[in-house]
Amino acid sequence: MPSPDPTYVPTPADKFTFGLWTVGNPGRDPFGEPTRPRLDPVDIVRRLAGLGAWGVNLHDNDLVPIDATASERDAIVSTFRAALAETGLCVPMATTNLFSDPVFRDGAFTAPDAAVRAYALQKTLHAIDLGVELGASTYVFWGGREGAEVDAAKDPIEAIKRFREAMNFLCAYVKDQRYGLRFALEAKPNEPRGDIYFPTTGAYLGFIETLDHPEMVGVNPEVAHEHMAGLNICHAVAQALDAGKLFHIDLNDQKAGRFDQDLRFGSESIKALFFLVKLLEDSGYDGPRHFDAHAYRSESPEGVWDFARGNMRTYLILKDKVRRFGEDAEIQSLLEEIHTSSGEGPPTSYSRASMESLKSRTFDRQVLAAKTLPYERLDQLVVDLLLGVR
Ligand code: DIG
Ligand code: MN
Ligand code: MN
Repeated sequence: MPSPDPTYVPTPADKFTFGLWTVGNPGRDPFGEPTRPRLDPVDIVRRLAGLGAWGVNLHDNDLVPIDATASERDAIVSTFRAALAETGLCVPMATTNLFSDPVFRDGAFTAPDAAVRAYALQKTLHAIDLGVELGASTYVFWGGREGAEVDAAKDPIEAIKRFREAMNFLCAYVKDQRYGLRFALEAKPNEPRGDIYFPTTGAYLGFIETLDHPEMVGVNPEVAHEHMAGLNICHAVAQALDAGKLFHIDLNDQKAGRFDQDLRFGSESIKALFFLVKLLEDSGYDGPRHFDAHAYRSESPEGVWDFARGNMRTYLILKDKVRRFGEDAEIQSLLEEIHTSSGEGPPTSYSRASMESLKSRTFDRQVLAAKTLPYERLDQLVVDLLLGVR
């Protein structure tokens, strides 16, 4: 057995978190039954703590079965909290399963059946109580069933209104209860619905501003979901950061043009995820680094923990590459050359004087167009860096 690698070993200071449903994924998929036994949440907590994780996240029913009695619920929560206390793991984020039970087959907050919408809201009230009881400070909403296959059946504007009503009601609940909780909305373009409402992080950023309490609500971008939409995860996260709305993030990986693979972080898109880690670290993002991913269906029960280690290891390797990027004289010199201006920039704010001055300026387009842009060299240096030859 080779001695454990002393480098890139995670500690709670790295704020790595996993959902119970991630390492607990039993390997079921639309075409096959589970390939691994169900894991007890307490065992998950202990194994994650042993790997250096900081926290664990959960849907309500990852911990408490949907038909549990109140006393059964309390006993389960008590046992789970004892494991948290024993290991020091925290629960930074909680969420509601509004997608597994058949009752949500046609939506939850946006379901055509008003009684289903009422049940979804009630279930979320109880799940929020559970999350707060476990210490969560962020509450995620992923509307996996909020969508359609048959657009003839549903008014998309009505769906947006229903989702807004639910968000406004739940924000009011959190304020009424004086819970220290913020909401994070997670977008996905499709699967399991043919189309899911609010398909991208950008769509949610626009929606948040229409809420009664937008200050309480941010986003939870997921790598695989933005990639499914053919988008650049870095640019989505950058817009969330710029808006002060990056309340949480789901890290994983994804091959282009495929179903939601929730692959181990860094197993596919090394360069894209290098720039995502660079953005998170350079921006000073202080939230959880949550891996919403799962091991390959073919993986053994013990191999799941190779999967867990791999997520954190790759993040730390890429974080070290970010440091090297910043210290690389040639890379930094090329960046300085690229960002050196050929002349005075535009006015940063409007005034009659700045406008008239700009109108009166002359520009030599040939000179501006002749500036060299050494992107081939720069990108090759990044490739060298990531391949470990620099
Ligand atoms: C799937 O990407 C979703 C659900 O697993 C969960 O509601 C959310 C929290 O990370 N991600
Ligand atoms: Mn996903
Ligand atoms: Mn997710």
